[in-house]
Amino acid sequence: MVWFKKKEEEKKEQEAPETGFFKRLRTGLSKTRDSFTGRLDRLFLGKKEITPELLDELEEILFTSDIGVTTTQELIDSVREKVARKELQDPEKLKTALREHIFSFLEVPEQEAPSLTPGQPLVIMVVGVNGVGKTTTIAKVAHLFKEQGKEVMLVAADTFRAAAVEQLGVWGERIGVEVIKQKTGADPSAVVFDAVSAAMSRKVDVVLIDTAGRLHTKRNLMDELKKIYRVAGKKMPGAPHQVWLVLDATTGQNAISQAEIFHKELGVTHIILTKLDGTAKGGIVVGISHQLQLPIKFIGIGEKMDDLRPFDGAAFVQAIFD
Ligand SMILES: Nc1nc2c(ncn2[C@@H]2O[C@H](COP(=O)(O)OP(=O)(O)OP(=O)(O)O)[C@@H](O)[C@H]2O)c(=O)[nH]1
Ligand SMILES: [Mg+2]
Repeated sequence: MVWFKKKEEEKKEQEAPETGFFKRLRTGLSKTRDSFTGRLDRLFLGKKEITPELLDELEEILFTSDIGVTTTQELIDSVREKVARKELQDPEKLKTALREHIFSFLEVPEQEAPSLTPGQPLVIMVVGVNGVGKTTTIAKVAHLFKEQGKEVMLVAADTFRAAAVEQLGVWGERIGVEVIKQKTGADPSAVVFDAVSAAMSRKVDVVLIDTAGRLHTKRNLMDELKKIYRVAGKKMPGAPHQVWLVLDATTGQNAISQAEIFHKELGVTHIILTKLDGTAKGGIVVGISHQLQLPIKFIGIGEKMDDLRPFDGAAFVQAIFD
């Protein structure tokens, strides 16, 4: 018996990190769950049939849930069609159908990865408007890669905002990864050019480029980001291999319009959604995936180094609905 108990305890310990994370995801998304699933549950409570009034109210809940107009319209159309065809007959089934449909919106395939020359670094450029969490995300990702045994290099290409270079430097020291930097005001493309050369000769595995979120004008910002992109490719054909766009979940619909602009200008490959902890606007995840057809790579659920997780659509739906 003692032996059996010990095995059980061991098993629990092994499972603990996973359950711990799911619990944190659920807690982080509690406001989203309350505002979305909570309203759905109240709507469906005690109802035995799907009436036109119920569908109208459902429509209103979805339209005010930050999922986004286009995605909501598609959801509603599909629900109404299924009800008309008598495929959905009671509110409980309707909830399951919604859940399945929302999950399908979250399944966006990764684009084909450009081929990497063996022994050369993967260069990732991280972009987004000011304050969304680019620098913090880079630190979190660097920490994650380092834990996986990868050699990481950070590049301080936000030379515009005072203290941005130091901020990345502090993170680099904390995590124990090298930061390539010059003074505030230096040409960010020159910093990137030097960094990519250094990374190639030092056999670094991953290069993460931190960029500015604000310049004198939006046009300046896009032009500068494009220049950084070109210069990285000049030093190393194919680089940057990925462009990660960081979006702040608390900005709701605004995040979608930002994504459209960045995608048009730079060709974004992955989305990182930060600040999902404590926002009621988590529904934006669904709209972003579906409308932009870009995979969400990571989600940020706090300010600390390990408050970042690879995005998992199934876990997200579970955290919102169950
Ligand atoms: N709650 C929460 N806060 C976050 C998260 N990610 C980043 N932050 C906070 O958001 C603030 C801005 O983060 P930064 O990483 O400096 O943002 P940035 O995009 O680099 O900003 P600029 O360099 O000014 O363009 C900081 O206070 C971070 O701690 C997250 O997932 N959750
Ligand atoms: Mg920054």
